[in-house]
Amino acid sequence: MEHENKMKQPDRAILVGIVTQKETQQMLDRSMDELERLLSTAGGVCVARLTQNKEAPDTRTLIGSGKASELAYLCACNDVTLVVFDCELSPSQIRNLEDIVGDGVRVIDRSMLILDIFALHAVTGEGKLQVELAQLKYTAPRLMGHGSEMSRLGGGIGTRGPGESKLETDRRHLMRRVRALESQIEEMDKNRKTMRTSREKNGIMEVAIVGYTNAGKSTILNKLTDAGILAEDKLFATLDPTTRKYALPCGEEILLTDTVGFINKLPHHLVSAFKSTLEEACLADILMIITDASDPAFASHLEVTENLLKELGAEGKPTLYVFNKCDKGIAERMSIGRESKNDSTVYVSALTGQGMVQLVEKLEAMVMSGKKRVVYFIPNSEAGVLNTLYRISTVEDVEYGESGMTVSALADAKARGQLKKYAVDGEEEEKEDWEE
Ligand SMILES: Nc1nc2c(ncn2[C@@H]2O[C@H](COP(=O)(O)OP(=O)(O)OP(=O)(O)O)[C@@H](O)[C@H]2O)c(=O)[nH]1
Ligand SMILES: [Mg+2]
Repeated sequence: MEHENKMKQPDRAILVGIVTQKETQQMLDRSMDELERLLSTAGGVCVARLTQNKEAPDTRTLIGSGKASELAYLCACNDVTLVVFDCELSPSQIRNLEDIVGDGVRVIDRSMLILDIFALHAVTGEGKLQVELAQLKYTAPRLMGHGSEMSRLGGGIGTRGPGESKLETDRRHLMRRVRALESQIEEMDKNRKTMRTSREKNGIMEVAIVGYTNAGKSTILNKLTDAGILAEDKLFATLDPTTRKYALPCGEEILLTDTVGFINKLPHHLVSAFKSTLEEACLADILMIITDASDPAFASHLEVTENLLKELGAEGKPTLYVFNKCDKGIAERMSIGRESKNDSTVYVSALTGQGMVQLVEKLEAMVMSGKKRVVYFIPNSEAGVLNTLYRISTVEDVEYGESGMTVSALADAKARGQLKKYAVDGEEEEKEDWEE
């Protein structure tokens, strides 16, 4: 009974961070602010922060032993139930720290906290499986070998598993479960690929909305398409990609996909677990990178986003840089030479609608610049090709002649490649142009 009551109380937490050679105090402060937001998204409250300048982290406890005693004292005086480290902890560091802070206080790291939020927010079957797999690979080894192991299950932040199945920390079951999850996810991956192939045949342009968590990605998609996606002032409100059809003012239809947000120090296991979901971004024709321009840390958010895109192999696509939340003020204008042939920048507020017309205009320009007007001649003996043309390009005009049809169509690079042999003229030169 007492245990149940305890579960309903929000976790009272102390956040711990260290300034290392690689980080400045300001970088740590921002990271700790973000950690506090992650904590409140997970339902905890911060009662204190503890930081230390430590060039060489202690192998046993990360922070020095004096600091660790201070931490234990703070925990005891403030009814603390949780300690969250901003950087990664090894399983043995967690064990040693838990011994020092004493009974009833759990020690977790940033990645475990993020995974906990993911566990709470995963909606679809695939999302849940991906989170569980990441938890088995990252969190479970960190909870193993604790005397109080079982009591940690379902006991607050850092211990929650997705869906029905509680996080399993028994070694024997662990490997079996990991294998089962991997094969289930692989199966879902196959289905996704099949769906993709049929989508590709449509020749419809795909735009992925990506960016740092809480930048306003879902709000922008909702604004454009009435998608009705949950948009909240929480980190990682969206975990499952949502795709909506959207008609540009010129009538051309495109697909817009909302994706999971990025964050600094995203656990590697999470990146690989969500790879198939994140692949949506890699497979898109155009990227829309959303950044919260009112956030003082927005430049680093953009950097994190671009680095992750690079890691996923999605760099170098035509990109529309959308600086959002301008109603709250712009921390700093960015022109960083991003206005190139393929890229574009726009300042908007998805909340007030300011700049949204320009956003659509720029998006349309990017979509249409990928398409070119081509004249095709289709001999009567191959009349079926006209159907293909209708499917993969925008047919503007068809003239019926004696030996065949002359068709004028707007086609993207993919379609142009596919139908090259029917192109009347100019297509070769144009193609070279495009490849330059
Ligand atoms: N003031 C202001 N708030 C905004 C604007 N756009 C979005 N927001 C708010 O910012 C919060 C986050 O918006 P979301 O659309 O959920 O952000 P997201 O990028 O989808 O976030 P995740 O799914 O968590 O990665 C919500 O509370 C929105 O109402 C804007 O232009 N101005
Ligand atoms: Mg979202």
